[in-house]
Amino acid sequence: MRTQVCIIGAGPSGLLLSQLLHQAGIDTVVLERQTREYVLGRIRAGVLEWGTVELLERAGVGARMHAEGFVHTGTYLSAQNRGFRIDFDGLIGKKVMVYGQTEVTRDLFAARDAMGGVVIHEAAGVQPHGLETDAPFVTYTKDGTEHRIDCDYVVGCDGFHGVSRKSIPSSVLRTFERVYPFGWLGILSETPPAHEELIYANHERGFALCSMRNDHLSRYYIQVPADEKLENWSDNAFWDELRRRIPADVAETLVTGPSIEKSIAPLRSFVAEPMRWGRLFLVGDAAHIVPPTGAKGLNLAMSDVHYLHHALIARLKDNEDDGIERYSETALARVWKATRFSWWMTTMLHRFPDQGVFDQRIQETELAYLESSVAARTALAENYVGLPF
Ligand code: RFL
Ligand code: PHB
Repeated sequence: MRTQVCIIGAGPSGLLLSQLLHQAGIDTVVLERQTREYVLGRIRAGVLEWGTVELLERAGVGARMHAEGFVHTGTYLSAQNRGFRIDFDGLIGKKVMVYGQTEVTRDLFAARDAMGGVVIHEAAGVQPHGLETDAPFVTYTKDGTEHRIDCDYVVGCDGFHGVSRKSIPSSVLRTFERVYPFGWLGILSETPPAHEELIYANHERGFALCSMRNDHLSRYYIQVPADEKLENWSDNAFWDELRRRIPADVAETLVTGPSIEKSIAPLRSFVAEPMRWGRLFLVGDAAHIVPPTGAKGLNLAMSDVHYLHHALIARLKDNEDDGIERYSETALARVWKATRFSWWMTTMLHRFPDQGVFDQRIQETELAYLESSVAARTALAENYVGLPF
């Protein structure tokens, strides 16, 4: 088989890139290791920057998002059970969309199907070859048969554990990493959200987050030690701990119920440089991971797609190389800013194992400064709603 762009991974970044390239008349094939049901079973990000919203609109997948998503014009921070608001709209005239990654992915699959896009599921042993030549190709096995796709470019949208980044020689690849000594225990429950906006809570017992998917589906997280076992947390134990960490008035009215999903996610910051090697481009989690505290992971994947789809269209339609030559540098500049913001939010809001009374006071003062300073709140708002593409 031959295609112009072979995309590895059918997460949100692979599907969106394929959709935007197809709209421009460029042929793609998407290779995905998992089944579609598995991909759609993953519960991940919940907040879309407005730049992401506009990109999804342009890709023709905005209708359900606008009908079912919630526009939020602010968010709450909380320190020791008392919350205060960051008013995005009042501070910088911007907003975000609360619409789950699972739904974004579902909409993108539907759009790919409607356009006759090729997404090959259960592709095993995917391996790119000849990335330094003018004739790269990708091999994989499906139903016991080996296949080969010849292409002009290969794009790695295959997440942190994918094969693409590993194809770049170690003499070329530089990685930067911080692993945090805690994770997030998250639950999804068919209960009304605790509050109309998100609440990010700092507490001496650890961080907590109240989020949502819709009017009757809530998403909550609490910080747990990095080596915590899921089986240690009954639903009741989770609700009790969440109540202790969030604003007192919200805890009082919190509606609880059985969890329909429960999982622990580790927290890490990771950046790989460069994001291009020969005819291979890295996009999204394949190149970088941020802790979820700033709600940046999915949004960064989308901004990478923004830069790369323009660059590939310029190259394949107009023979213009500038965009692909500059892709890595352009994408990384924005990646590092989001990496900084996510690290800062994480550091400000979590309890570290070796944290002493001095560090606790510094965190409380950082939050008090945010509450009292328009300048500080504006800087947070500007980063949270998303820096321009
Ligand atoms: P994805 O979504 O990981 O998709 C990658 C796809 O590639 C496939 N794949 C392969 N296919 C073929 N061959 C191989 N060798 C392959 N290896 C992997 C995978 O099956 C998958 O379908 O990456 P993408 O598209 O870059 O999207 C990035 C986002 O998914 C990610 O940034 C966010 O979900 C991160 N993230 C969160 N971000 C937030 O903003 N808020 C959150 O609450 C949040 N929670 C999370 C998260 C990431 C998690 N991970 C990665 C474990 C919770 C979790 C548990
Ligand atoms: C979520 O709803 O899953 C969510 C929201 C905001 C975050 C992280 C996760 O910062």
